[in-house]
Amino acid sequence: MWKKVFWSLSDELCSYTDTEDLKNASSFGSLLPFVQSIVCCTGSGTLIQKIWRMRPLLALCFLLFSVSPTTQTCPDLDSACARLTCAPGKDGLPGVNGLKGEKGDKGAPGSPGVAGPPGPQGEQGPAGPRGEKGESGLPALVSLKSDTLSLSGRVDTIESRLDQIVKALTFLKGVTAAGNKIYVTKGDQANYKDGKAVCANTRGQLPSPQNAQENAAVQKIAAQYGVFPYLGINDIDVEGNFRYPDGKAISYLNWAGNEPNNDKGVEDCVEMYFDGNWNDKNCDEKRLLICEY
Ligand code: MAN
Ligand code: CA
Repeated sequence: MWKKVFWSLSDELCSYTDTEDLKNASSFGSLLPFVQSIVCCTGSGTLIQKIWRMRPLLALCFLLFSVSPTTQTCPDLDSACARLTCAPGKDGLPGVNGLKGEKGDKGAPGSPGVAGPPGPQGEQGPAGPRGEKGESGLPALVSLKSDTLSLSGRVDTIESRLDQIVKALTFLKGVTAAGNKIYVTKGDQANYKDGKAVCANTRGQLPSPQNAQENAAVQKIAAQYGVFPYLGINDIDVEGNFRYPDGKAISYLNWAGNEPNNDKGVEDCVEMYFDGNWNDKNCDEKRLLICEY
């Protein structure tokens, strides 16, 4: 507690910055420089050591106090106490926050954002001005009709010539025709798989007659060579479901009696007898190779 009072006095005394204030202080104030000199003077050591070093000044101040106990000034205080300097006080507490500053300048504009999705299609614009009247289409139409007639005549000529060529071919052994189909053989024999490949390589297929005339054309070649030919019809994929080579279901059939019987369970291909009837047969057998075009 005494320490607290002591430091309180010290703080008050140290607030006298003017020597004149010290000199005009009350009788108690006259004592205060004495106290201040003890407290505030520089030097190291304990309080007792400071007092001991200040004993001349103590004597002087005690004398002044005893002579003029109330208002006596201390004439030598100017020279005695003015040299007293206080050690730097402790740092005070941080001050309160200052007033809020003025609003800053407006910032620079930010970088552009990502482009948004395209908007909906706009409405159709107004119709443009009417164009100038074109030339009469009649001459072009007349020209077109003339060209068409000319081309038609040439097509007729070609078809006639083609028909003549096919008839010429059928003059040969191994070539027959029915409707717009032509059947050709060189007399070779092959199993179903090889025969199918040979025909495909010449943009044809194994005979697949879809009517009696086409069936008769194949039958004629079989008779010429005295060998049963293979047809393209087969039920390789699904037993009993005979189809043409392109996978389409057959639209015409000419089975012999009791056929197809899938004899021994291995008959997925079809041969033609000399009478034009069909028999399902093992695909591994070799038969007359005829191609259809
Ligand atoms: C007989 C008949 C036919 C069968 C042949 C097999 O001719 O049973 O259905 O395809 O034998 O060689
Ligand atoms: Ca059979």
